Amino acid sequence: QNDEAKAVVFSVPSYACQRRTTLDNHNTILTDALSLLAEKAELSEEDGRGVAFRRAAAVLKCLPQPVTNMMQLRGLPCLGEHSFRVIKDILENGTSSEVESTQQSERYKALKVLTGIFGVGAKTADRWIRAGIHNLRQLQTSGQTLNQAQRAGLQHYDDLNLPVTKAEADAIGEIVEEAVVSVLPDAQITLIGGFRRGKLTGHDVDLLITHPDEGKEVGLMPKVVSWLQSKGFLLYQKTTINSYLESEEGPRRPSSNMDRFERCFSIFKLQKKVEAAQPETQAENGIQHHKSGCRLWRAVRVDLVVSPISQFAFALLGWTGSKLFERELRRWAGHEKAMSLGSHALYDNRQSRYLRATSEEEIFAHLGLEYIPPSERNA
Ligand code: DCP
Ligand code: MG
Repeated sequence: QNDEAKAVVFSVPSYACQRRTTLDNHNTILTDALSLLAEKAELSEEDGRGVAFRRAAAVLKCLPQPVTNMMQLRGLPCLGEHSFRVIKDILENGTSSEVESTQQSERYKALKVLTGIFGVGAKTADRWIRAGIHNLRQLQTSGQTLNQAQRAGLQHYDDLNLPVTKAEADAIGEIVEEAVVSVLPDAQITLIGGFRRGKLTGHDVDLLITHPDEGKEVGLMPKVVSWLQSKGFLLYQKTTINSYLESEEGPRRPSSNMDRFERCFSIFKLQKKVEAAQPETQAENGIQHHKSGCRLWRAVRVDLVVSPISQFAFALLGWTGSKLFERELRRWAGHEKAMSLGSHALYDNRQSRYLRATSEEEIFAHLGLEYIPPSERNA
């Protein structure tokens, strides 16, 4: 028998928001390779190419078993010529030469190190590399001026590049809950982002805050931030104010749908859980460094968002991710339904009106999509 006859041929719908993608990925070798190439493209500001690789990786993430034969990929959506070449290389040789050469390239390594600093994007990193800066030591001695976020990012570099665990996310959630409830008793907080999708680790903690009475949430963020600051929980914070206004003409095409809420980008100082078996650790309460050099706290990136209850379902859907799932939902809405979906609202261009929703299920229904729970949005 030939391989072609034996091979399972997969079939998947073309938008990631039409598919169920759990964390149980049977093709991590292939998806890691394609994700790395997506990242390389994003770091080089080739966004179109980046999305193409993200879409290709997402298709492989939802397959029920490992790909063993190129024939199995016939008829799959989103796999371009370039992705095919990478997959073929891995299936035949065990590795992708393009991935290997990328990982070894000085430019890619420098981009990774520099954009690993909180507050540093691809543009800044590229400017620094052109000035001969390839690592943190060179940056520190270069005399480049850093903004406040970047200074904090550099100061807490190691901590912020260490994955955040679910337990740490829950601990942060409890602190924020205490802050929120102490300034507005009936306010509610929800863990969003990757942790809501069931991930065990993340690069940050994302929390959404609302209040059951519309309007009560106004001005909440500065109060929460002051409370956290007064208790010494914040190493850095930058708060931005909600500038979203619903207009009769429909949403004013937000270039980014992420920047219109009351939002706080912060770095938390999280006390580490003290083990009972380390008595000398407890004696040093309040002092940053343990005798043996082991710190009593770590820095964690935390994003806080406040949403009015009328927009809560949209904020919840828009902030649960994954990033590709969100992008695909918006593409589906625009291309297939003539609707504009954002983290605040859903606008029907044909009916020239907003479609209300109080749950994520209702939003999927408005979009004519089967409901996909958060744990299956890991595209
Ligand atoms: N988000 C988005 N577009 C952005 C930023 C964020 O759609 N430009 C949404 C989708 C994300 C969520 O907000 O899931 C949180 O953003 P994160 O960057 O924190 O992404 P995750 O939480 O999914 O990943 P991680 O586990 O690395 O934190
Ligand atoms: Mg996150």
